Amino acid sequence: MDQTRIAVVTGASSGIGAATARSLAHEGYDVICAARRTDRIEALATEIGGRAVACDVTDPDSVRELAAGVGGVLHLLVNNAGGAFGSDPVESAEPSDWRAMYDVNVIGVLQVTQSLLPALRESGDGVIVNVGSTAGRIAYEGGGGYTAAKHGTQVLTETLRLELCGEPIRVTEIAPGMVRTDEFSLVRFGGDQDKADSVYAGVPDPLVAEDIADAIAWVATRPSHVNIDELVIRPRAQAAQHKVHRV
Ligand code: 8X3
Repeated sequence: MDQTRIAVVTGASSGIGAATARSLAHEGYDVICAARRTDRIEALATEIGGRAVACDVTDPDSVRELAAGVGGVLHLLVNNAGGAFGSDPVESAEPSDWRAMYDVNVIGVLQVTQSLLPALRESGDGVIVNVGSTAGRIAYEGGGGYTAAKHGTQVLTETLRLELCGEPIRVTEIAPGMVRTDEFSLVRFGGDQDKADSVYAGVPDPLVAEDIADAIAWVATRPSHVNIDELVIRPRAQAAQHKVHRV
């Protein structure tokens, strides 16, 4: 790479976001690690020689501050911040959980993208990678709020690609299936470690954050004329949402 390329990764404090920041630094990017937990992103930025900017993607003021911290030119935006809250059926799910999921998985992506589009455009060769989910492809019991939100992430991504056609900005969605990270399922189940562990019980080799980071780095480093629209990535043991091999 002949000039230093700048990347922003949201949700960089753990899991896929932190792994992606490390992968991109390895590829030579100057990585801006954005997340709410400043202690974590500051440690990560020190580790990878990047920068840390505190950001809550659901807060418009915070997103404006992120854009100010980024400056006028940005080459890569990884909209990774997201998550699932709760696993209740539609009949009894908390509307506040659904709002929170729509807020972080859709509105957060919207706000960060809107704020950073001018800088991506200015680079002359921008890339946006939105981290969706296989939950944006299918419905499953107890997943209504999350699947609705991740379908939203998918549609936002597709719409943006259509709207930016003709501009020097590529738009990709990465849709991971079963990825074992420290926090995704723990957060979903309100801190219940046993429930979180049961998601992956007996599954030989679920994906890990580094697998998704690897795919994001690959997408971002294709030649400029190559747009990877979407990548659905599952572990070998998961042929479909409900088809999981357990031993
Ligand atoms: C995570 C995939 O299967 O928990 O985005 O919905 S799943």
